[in-house]
Amino acid sequence: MVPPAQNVQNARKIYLTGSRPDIRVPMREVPLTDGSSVVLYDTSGPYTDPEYDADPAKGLPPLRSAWRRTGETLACGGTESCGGTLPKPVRHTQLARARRGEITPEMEFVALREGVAAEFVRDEIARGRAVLPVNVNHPESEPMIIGRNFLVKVNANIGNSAVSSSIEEEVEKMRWATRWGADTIMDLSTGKRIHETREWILRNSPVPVGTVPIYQALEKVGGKPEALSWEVFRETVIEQCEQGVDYMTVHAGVRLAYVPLTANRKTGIVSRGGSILAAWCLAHHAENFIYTNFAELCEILAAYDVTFSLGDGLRPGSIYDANDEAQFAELRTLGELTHVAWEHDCQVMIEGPGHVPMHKIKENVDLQMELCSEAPFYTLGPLTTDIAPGYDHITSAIGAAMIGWYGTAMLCYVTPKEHLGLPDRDDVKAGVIAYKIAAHAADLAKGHPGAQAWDDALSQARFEFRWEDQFNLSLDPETARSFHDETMPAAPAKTAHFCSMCGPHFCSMRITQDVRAYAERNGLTDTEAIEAGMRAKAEEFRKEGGKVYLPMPSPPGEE
Ligand code: IRN
Ligand code: FE2
Repeated sequence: MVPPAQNVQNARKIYLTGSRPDIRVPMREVPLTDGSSVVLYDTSGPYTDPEYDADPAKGLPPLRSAWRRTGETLACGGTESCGGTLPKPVRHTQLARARRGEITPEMEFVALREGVAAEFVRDEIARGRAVLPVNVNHPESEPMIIGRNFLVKVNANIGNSAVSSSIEEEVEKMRWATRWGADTIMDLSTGKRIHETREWILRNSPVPVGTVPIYQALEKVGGKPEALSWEVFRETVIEQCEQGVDYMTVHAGVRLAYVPLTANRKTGIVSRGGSILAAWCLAHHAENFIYTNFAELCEILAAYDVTFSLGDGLRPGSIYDANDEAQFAELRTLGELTHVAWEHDCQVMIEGPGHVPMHKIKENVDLQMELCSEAPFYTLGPLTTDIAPGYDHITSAIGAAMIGWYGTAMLCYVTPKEHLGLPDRDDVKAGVIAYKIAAHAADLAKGHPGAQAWDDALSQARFEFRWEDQFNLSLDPETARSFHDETMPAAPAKTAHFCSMCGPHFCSMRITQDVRAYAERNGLTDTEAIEAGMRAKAEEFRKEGGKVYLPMPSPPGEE
């Protein structure tokens, strides 16, 4: 079912060790031919460690179980007297601990992973500007952080439906997505074997796993939204908390009064969860039961340290509907709920659109930051145009790059199959790669310290015709190598000082290097060399009769 070790071409798995030996932070080291190396962030988990022998039936080693504090009550009912006032529950979420000034092993782990101070991580979590999703029941995951002062993260949605794909395929999609760089995955399975699928994914996932519990709740009541109730939803949430889900999308902001605001939209309500809750509200003419029971929901999530992902059930599903009243009314409610979650020591992030043209993207970020007091923003794209079904990883990566630059902390990928079908393995890869590009482009634009080192290393390799280094440093080494092989398959071409795009005579990089070498030989500055070189070339050109096209030499390796 799953292929053996997914080794990343020619890269080495290394670990940075923290203050205790079991804080081992995975990194990907790319050795270069000049003897140096570049160390990259790595999300692939133990699968890319040659020492690790994966057995999906056993699951990953429970990396974090030893980090539980001794005597820690998890589903905490305990109280502590606080200075003579009312007793206050002592909670153990990362947020509660950060607020108490504690640097947890998880915080230390992400500090090493991001190359920042642990105190900075603690402070960002304490003020709610970052979340560290770690369900106490998912000890297999490697801690990561979502917040705008850290690297921009990417989520990949996987999950089967009643009509397609098996559990094995979903586990493999999870491994595949993280191998290409997905920082979290969401299991959006529907259909009969929801619980079992999730169990396999959780036990084998090295990254946090998110879900949308209303999907399973709906299965439990036979697929009829009006048959849902707070009780069924609550029970489903607890079941998923027990299993180890790290964050949950809850569409608590779809309030009864907002549903009519979608009446004049071009595409109505496009969120699955949003439409289920809107249908319930209308059927009962009652307020959304997640909204009315939100404080109790906070108590449940806090007990496991499950992070809220406040869903955007009223996000626009078309360019026409972007930034409308329904969308922003919901966002205001999400702002209100953010504060309720924080009062309960719950970590919280906010979901965002959807379909938004480029000129309307910034307003989304500005409003979200203001209304949700800087809680991390987590957006789906947005798609910047509706005209390209089959290419929506591109229409949306454009929006994702922009919204990431403006401060969105995590980007939910969109695959080429969006609006058309369920993504297969290739679509998952296309989606993740498109989003890694968007996220990294945003990191660069934000001036994230260290982000540019990767680009600089690759550019240097390109300029010096170190082809192997250029491939190995690529986001997708396999594709880079195979494209080069298509036109220049021979081994010498991997050291050639040109490629098949411009050929030997028109390679700008080679010409620049010639200019530099000429300058050095003749003791000139680059500018003088260019002038001198130009004069010499002009003479040569005239002598040869002014022909622009010279006969091609034979390809390398055939001479
Ligand atoms: C992310 C931002 N806005 C929406 N999302 C994702 O969409 C969310 O995290 C989850 O993966 C999916 C939920 O879709 P519905 O139920 O809102 O359509
Ligand atoms: Fe859409």
